[in-house]
Amino acid sequence: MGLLTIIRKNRQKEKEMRVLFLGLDNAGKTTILKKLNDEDITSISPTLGFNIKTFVHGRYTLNVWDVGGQRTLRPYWRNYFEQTDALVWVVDSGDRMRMRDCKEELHSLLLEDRLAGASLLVFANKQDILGSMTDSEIEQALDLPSIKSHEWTIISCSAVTGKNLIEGLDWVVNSVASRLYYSTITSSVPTNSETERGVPVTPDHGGAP
Ligand code: G3D
Repeated sequence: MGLLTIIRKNRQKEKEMRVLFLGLDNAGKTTILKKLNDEDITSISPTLGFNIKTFVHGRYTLNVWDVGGQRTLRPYWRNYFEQTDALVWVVDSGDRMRMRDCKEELHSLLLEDRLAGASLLVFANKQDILGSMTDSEIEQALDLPSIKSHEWTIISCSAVTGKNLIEGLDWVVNSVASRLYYSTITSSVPTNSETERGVPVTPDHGGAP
C-alpha cells in the first residue's frame, strides 16, 4: 500500500477538515460563524487573536479557524496555514474603498506553499446592505478569474439574514471531500460542538499552535 493511500485512508477515518476563515477586519468572519452556530450576533467584538469552532456538517467535522484581520495581525496569518483544506475569504461587499487592499491580501495568500491545494470560497458578505457590490462585481474587483492554482467559487451571503451561509459550507465540504475522500454530500444543517479562543502565536514562532 503506497504512502498516499495510507494518508487518504487515515483522513477517511477521521473525516475532518481544517477550514481557515480570513479576510480584512470588519468583513464579518466572526458574525458568519456565530450565525452558523445559532449564537447571538447582536454583540460582536473584534477578533484580537483567533477563535476555533467545530461544526459537524453532514458526515464531516469542520475545524474552523477565525483569525483576526486587522493590518497589524495579518503577519500572524501564516502561522495558521498548516494543513488547511479550505480557505474562506470573507469580503465586506459594502467596503468599496478597501477592495484593492482586499484583492492584494488575497492574491498574496494564494502564493503561500502551505495553502497550495486548498479550496477557496469567497464569501461576498453583507449583501443585506443597500448598494453593496454584487458577487460578479466582486469577482472582477478581486480578479478571481485569474486564479488557476486553487479551486474557487464566490457566493454572496449575509451573516445577518443567514442567506447562503449553509450553501457556502456545502460548497467547501463538497470541494474538499471530492479531493480528499472522493465523495460529496448534498446539503445538511451544521451542528456546533465546541468553541475555543486564543491569542495569536508570534510570527517568529512558526506553525499552527
Ligand atoms: P470580522 O470578524 O471579519 O472582523 P465581525 O467582522 O464579524 O466582527 O463584523 C464586523 C461588523 O460587521 C459588525 O458590526 C457586524 O455586526 C457587521 N456585520 C457582519 N456581517 C454582516 C452582514 O452580513 N450584514 C450587515 N449589515 N452587517 C454585518 P459592528 O457594528 O458590531 O462593528
